[in-house]
Amino acid sequence: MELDDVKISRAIIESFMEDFIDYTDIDVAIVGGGPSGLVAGYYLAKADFKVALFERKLSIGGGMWGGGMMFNKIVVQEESKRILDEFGIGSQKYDDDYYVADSVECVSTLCSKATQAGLKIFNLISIEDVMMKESKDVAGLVLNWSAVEMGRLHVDPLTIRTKAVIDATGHDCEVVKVVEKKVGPKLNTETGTIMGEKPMWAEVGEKALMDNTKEAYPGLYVTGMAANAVYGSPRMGPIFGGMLLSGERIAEILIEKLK
Ligand code: 48H
Ligand code: FE2
Repeated sequence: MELDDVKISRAIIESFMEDFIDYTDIDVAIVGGGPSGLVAGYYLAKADFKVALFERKLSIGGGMWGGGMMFNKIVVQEESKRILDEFGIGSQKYDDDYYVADSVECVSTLCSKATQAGLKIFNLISIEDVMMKESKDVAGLVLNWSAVEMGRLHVDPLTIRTKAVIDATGHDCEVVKVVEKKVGPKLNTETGTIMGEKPMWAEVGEKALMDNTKEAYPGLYVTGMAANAVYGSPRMGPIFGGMLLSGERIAEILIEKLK
């Protein structure tokens, strides 16, 4: 077989364009490919929803690769061990009720199992805005290449339509920030605004996360670290059980809502 350079290019362009067009009108769009976004995407795809995840960076995985302070291990608590098991991620028991897992195995397996379940991942794309119509519900996402953002080039974005958006952007809760800027203090929080992440306190941060995992504004749902940042709860350091459970929880909420 003789290799045709141009045929290789055409195969890539055609296949990508086909996917990209196919995902301009979807059920759920997830912003951010950290642990919570990947787990949410896995369960939604498994339930047969048309779901895409947009990640700004080249690599998927967010803050999970580096474990704690670059010791590439993560800890999960007893309650969330079943999610590691669901994905087939190995872990070692530590002192009865903690489990330690390899962060590289975690990220690569979450990514692999989620895409195999049907989650479509677009990397190198940043969400810069949302679409809203008369109702002011979030009805779509405004995207651009991360390279455009990084190069500060003046290039207009493109838009996709979606029934629901999940902000899984971590500490920065970027999508909620955009919405707050556009609509003012109308978020579903005590103050109507983003309440801001509180200091480290794993015990409270992990517990609060489950309550904070919800619809923060019509059409816009929060999961993972973004949920604690929006609802004013503590950070929790390199314990990742809550991130996994929060991803699962937001998927359950949306499966119920959209079915
Ligand atoms: C496209 C975007 C955009 C955008 C951001 O930070 P993450 O790993 O998020 P979570 O919530 O799944 O996990 C949090 C965890 O990693 C963590 O930081 C913990 C547990 N911290 C505790 C502590 O005390 O510090 O991933 C978010 C992803 C990243 O990959 C970003 O690049 C991406 O979202 N992202 N992608 N468009 N506008 N903003
Ligand atoms: Fe963090």
